[in-house]
Amino acid sequence: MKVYLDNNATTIVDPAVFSEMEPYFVQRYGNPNSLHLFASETHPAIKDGMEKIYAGIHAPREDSVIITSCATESNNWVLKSIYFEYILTGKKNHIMVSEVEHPSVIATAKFIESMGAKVTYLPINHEGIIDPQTVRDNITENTALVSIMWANNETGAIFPIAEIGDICEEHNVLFHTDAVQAIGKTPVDVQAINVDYLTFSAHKFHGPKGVGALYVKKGKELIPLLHGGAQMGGYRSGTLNVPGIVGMGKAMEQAIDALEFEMTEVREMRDAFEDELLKIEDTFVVTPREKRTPNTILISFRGIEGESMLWDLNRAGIGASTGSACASEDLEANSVMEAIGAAEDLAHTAIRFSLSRYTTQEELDYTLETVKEAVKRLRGISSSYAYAPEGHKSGLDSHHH
Ligand code: C6P
Repeated sequence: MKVYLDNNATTIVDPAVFSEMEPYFVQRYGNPNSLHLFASETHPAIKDGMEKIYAGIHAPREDSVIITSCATESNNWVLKSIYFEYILTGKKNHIMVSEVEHPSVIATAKFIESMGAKVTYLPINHEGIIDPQTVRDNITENTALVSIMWANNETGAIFPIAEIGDICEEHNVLFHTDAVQAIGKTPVDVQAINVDYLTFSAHKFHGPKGVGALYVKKGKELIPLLHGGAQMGGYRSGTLNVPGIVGMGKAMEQAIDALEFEMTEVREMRDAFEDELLKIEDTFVVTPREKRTPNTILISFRGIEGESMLWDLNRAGIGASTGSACASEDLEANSVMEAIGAAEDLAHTAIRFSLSRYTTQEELDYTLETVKEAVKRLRGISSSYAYAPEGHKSGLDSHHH
């Protein structure tokens, strides 16, 4: 049996999305900017795709949604644009990000820090969540941007984006949110909250890889990323990714249709699976489930290196992860576990299971049995587990900062 439980890394392309994209490779392949029939036959599909994307996040027509190649690009773009607009010009010199942002935000923040920006890395609390008060406490008159993710990719923790948006608005600070893990899992409405920039990526909600987007509220600064033929309003030149736009549009439409299902059925399956996992002795979950996206579990098995668990799971045909996919080769402690101050022995034991609307009960039953066997085997050969001090069974509380 093959079981895919790494849907926060990427998702299967919905077959309906794939078939909608297909004609735009071999049949309708024209460059939309050309002046002939091959171009014009792509126009309705682009319009339709863009409308679905706008509708999916409730973006009004006057705002911009710029199609990019991925969320990494969108995140880089916002921070670097702020660098050019504010920091280089000396208008303001400070930005804030949470310490558990995706590397595409953290590494970009570090880069602009090396170019002279002042960057505050905001801590998360013991539940793996940002307290809006920390944002308020750290804002100064020199703060140009706050960038805080909507939902964390490792724990699934949903951050208090509405409150943070209000605080930024009140202090005249621009607010960006990385909503990659939020689309299709929790309602995302750019008109319901104060947000100036919002990032998302099609392959996280059953669309194709290589297509992301950046939402920009009307009138908010943005430096053009790619100068050239003036596509995307001159902000991001380059021939439009027609199949990508079609695919992201369809995937967005499907994600919105399936949102209720994710928030009920997927959540129930996740909760029941988690209940069973937590019956295994010495297991811990950081963020309370009601504060998480419906599909994610980050769970620690004391005494078991995450990588060893992954190995056993992989041998049984199950794909999971120890955290973010792009950090999984470095064997470092899970970044959220580190940020909440988990003891070193627990920091390396986290496993992320991320479900999707394609996950079946049978797959979870099989995974549960495999995990139980792996725990038995790995704790049996673990040198550290036998020596784990008593009294650690109440969870992570004893390890908080
Ligand atoms: N997180 C994970 O395993 P791209 O690859 O550019 O489309 O998406 C990057 C990205 C940005 N923000 C968040 C919150 C993300 O979760 C990701 C991708 C994957 O968690 C791969 S590292």
